[in-house]
Amino acid sequence: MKIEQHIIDQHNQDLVFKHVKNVNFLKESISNFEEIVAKLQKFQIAIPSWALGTGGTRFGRFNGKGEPGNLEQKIEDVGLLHALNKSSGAISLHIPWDIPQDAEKIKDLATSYGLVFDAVNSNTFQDQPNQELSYKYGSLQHVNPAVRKQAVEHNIEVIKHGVALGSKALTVWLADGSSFPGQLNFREAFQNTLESLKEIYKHLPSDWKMFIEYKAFEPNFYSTTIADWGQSLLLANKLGDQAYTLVDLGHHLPNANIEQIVSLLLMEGKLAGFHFNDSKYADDDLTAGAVKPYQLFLIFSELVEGMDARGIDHATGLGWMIDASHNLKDPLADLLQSVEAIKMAYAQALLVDRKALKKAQQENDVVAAQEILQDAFRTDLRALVAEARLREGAALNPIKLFTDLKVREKLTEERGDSTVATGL
Ligand code: PSV
Ligand code: MN
Ligand code: MN
Repeated sequence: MKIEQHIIDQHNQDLVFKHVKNVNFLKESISNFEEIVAKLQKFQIAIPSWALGTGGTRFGRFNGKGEPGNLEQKIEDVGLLHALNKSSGAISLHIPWDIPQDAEKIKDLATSYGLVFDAVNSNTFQDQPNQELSYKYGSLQHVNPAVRKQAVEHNIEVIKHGVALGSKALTVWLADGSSFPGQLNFREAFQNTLESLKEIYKHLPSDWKMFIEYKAFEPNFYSTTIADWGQSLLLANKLGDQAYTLVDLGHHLPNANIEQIVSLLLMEGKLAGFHFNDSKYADDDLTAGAVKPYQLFLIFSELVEGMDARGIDHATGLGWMIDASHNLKDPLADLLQSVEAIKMAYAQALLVDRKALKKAQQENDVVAAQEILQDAFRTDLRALVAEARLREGAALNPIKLFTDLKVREKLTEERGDSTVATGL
């Protein structure tokens, strides 16, 4: 299925009168309106291939309908998102779930939807059919060098797939750790992981980055070998200039100050980028901005401040990606909501009066500092974000158009109602 431009234009025509009124109202009070819109127009957030199907929990999975059953259909889904919002112009693949049989054909298909390939992800947290050695007790950390070698070789394979598709980064997330005290020698596990990553790093093309993702818990519940940003940064620093720390918003211990982590990683030039999602408890992988929109805004506020201080391009300087998946909503509608929330937080962060905030900080004016941040956060920028979409030829209201066009019903007609997307 493809959404033609004239369908989007028709939808926009129906909504544009009210939209223009809202935009004019905002323009009166926001002096940098045009600058913010221009930045939003350039901003793209990659979609993970594994978020396109209904996710499950360890208690069960309730099948969605018309889900993508292969890589081609996953690309088609992201193409639909991108047509609706013009902000989802990249897909991130997980190998071996998404092995491209014919890379050139897959690339052409993606290009036909205006998509490029974001970071490729390796998977050493599951055993695959016919796999020689098991990852039950870890992969890059494993006490047995043969298991480590197998995991290293898999990552090298993933890089090769990424090169064929035009990706520029490898994301490594490990389930490695231990579930019981005494199970693991922490130091040896870390050193094994470092040595394994060094091997993989040697195979990284010179224009590639390695993103090292950390996670404090799960599936292991006593220790995780790359548990937090300190451990990831330690590895990234030992590996070299091409290695960076990836922040997944759901991978921290409760109440961690993620905005502070982000600020310091940026300061060190070691922030890879993000896996956006939201959570109430842990790695809940809920829609970005669904539970803690103020936190998302504060993170973006640090990002804007830090990237501007270091002269980093907002659109291309970091890896922007969603990593969410759940049981209830239509995955495509959910991803549209996540992208919207991320762009909203970014727009609000661009609205912060940086000079006034600096002055308040210098003068220890705590009240003023809070007022400045909350003034930006409490400004309703929905019309501004919609204006950026309109200028890019996307839909003024992507969710409405998705519903009106009966996209899921059509996909279900095409694909059937008991498809299962490969992934989690
Ligand atoms: C792990 O929780 C994670 O966030 C990593 O990014 C994985 O690659 C992804 O989920 C999918 O398993
Ligand atoms: Mn993640
Ligand atoms: Mn996660």
